[in-house]
Amino acid sequence: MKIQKIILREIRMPLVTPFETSFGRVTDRRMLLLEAVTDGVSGWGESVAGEGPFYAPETVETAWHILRDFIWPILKGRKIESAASVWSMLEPIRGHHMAKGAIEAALWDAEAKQKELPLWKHLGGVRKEIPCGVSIGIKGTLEELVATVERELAAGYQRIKIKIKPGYDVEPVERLRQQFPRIRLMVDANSAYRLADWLQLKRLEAYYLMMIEQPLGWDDLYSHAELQRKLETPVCLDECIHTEEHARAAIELGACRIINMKLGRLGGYTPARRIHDLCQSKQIPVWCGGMLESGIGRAHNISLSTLENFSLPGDVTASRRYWVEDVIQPEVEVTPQGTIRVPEGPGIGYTPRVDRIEALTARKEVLA
Ligand code: OSB
Ligand code: MG
Repeated sequence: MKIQKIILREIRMPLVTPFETSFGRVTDRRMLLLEAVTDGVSGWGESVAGEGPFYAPETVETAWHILRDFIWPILKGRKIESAASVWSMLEPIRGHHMAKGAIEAALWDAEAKQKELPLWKHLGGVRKEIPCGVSIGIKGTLEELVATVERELAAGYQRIKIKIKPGYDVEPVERLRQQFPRIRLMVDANSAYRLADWLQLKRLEAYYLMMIEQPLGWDDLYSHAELQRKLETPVCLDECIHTEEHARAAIELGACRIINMKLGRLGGYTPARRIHDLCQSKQIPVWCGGMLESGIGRAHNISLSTLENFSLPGDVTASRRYWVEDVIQPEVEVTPQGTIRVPEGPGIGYTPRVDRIEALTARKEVLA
């Protein structure tokens, strides 16, 4: 395949409700969308980098810079063997997985469309329906939290994850357990604790959590291994896992028993599939995380979630939970059973609404 051009667009959309984590609050989402035109077929990707470097080191600006000034010069005019070979072509660039993930995923979409195959089948996925959970941000009051959980359970979602931080942890979890004794419940701290806080994290063990996600430092495997030895509840790593080597180290060290997978954090489908296979061989279940994506990133998350070892509900949810109007047709919908039916159309299986995307575009650059 040959890439004629790539089009970078930055769009901005307000969230239906602000999303608060231990590292900040998002009300408007800036997103970098990437369209790769290959042999006349457009593939689409999304960089999940945020406005600031608070979840991970990358930002919308760094992703744009790396794509334009380093990734495009490598790919420009080259014949590309297959989407699976793009990751190794980008190897000279260290890190910047959210930039790489955008183009890599777009080329997988384009390749699947050229083969007239759904992307999930092209990737070797096995699931026709994926199980869904929700991630609920930090709320101003426990009443608001309970009302939100009630609404999400009524919509069918199969598990509830709440964001926690020091000063907002045992209380909301205790309250939810009183109200909903039998639901599948977990927490995500986004690196807000230190190992010295382990006794506070231990208190969460009274509430039968499925897992505790990323409690400690964003790049600190060793402390997570120490923490996991002190806890019965599985630790799930998100921020810490950015490469196959980190995944292997985390598993061998006993730093986690579950891994959250994100295409942007890992750099695309090729590294994600390798990590998926490694986890499967080590009996470490994985699930697909979310980054408040537009429909483009959401569609990719659905394709990724069809791989066999994605055995736990992910943070992949309906478009309407985040957007008044999404940028794809149809929008992502969730069944009353809390699942998403995987689309059968070619590529990502949802059609980007280019006119709507253009109307939302704050900045655009064509690289040819
Ligand atoms: O840690 O999983 C996370 C959103 C932004 C940054 C990090 C995370 C999240 C979420 C939201 O939890 C998941 C979603 O998109 O629904
Ligand atoms: Mg997380």
